Amino acid sequence: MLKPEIATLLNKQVNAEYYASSVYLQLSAWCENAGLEGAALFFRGHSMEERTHMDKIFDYMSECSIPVKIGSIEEPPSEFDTLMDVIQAAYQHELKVTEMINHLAKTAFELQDYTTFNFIEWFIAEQHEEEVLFGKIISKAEMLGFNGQPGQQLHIMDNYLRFIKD
Ligand code: OFO
Repeated sequence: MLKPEIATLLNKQVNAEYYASSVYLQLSAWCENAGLEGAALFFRGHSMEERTHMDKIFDYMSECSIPVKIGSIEEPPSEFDTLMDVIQAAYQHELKVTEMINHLAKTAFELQDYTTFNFIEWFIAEQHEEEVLFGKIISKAEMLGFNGQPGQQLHIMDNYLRFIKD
């Protein structure tokens, strides 16, 4: 049986992953609207990936006989000036999720809930991967001298995002 504090944090994380999925879907919509098909595909894929993260925690909670409560989520940000702002928003979002995952891991460890700690290790690795991914995208933009403005670099970044392995 999971301790109530852990159950609360896991449920919070289900909703955070649900929110993350909507954040990326909204970023994808912004890119579609800006004619950035590659970036739109990348963020759409990421939105679906976040949904699988939600399912993963949902399943773990169900295995532990903890009822999941899907809450209401806030509206994701939708106003951006450039693709660079969109990329930065994604990166900042991932940093916040990492904090939540670290807090969950720390709490599970302190409460000696090693089963949840072991479960959450997958998310620790995943967050590392995602921070590396967005860090790589930002480095590529810097390498190109890309500041988000229309032009050849924007076309290159759009194409880069279409094919980047996530
Ligand atoms: Fe971005 O990995 Fe889940 O939230």
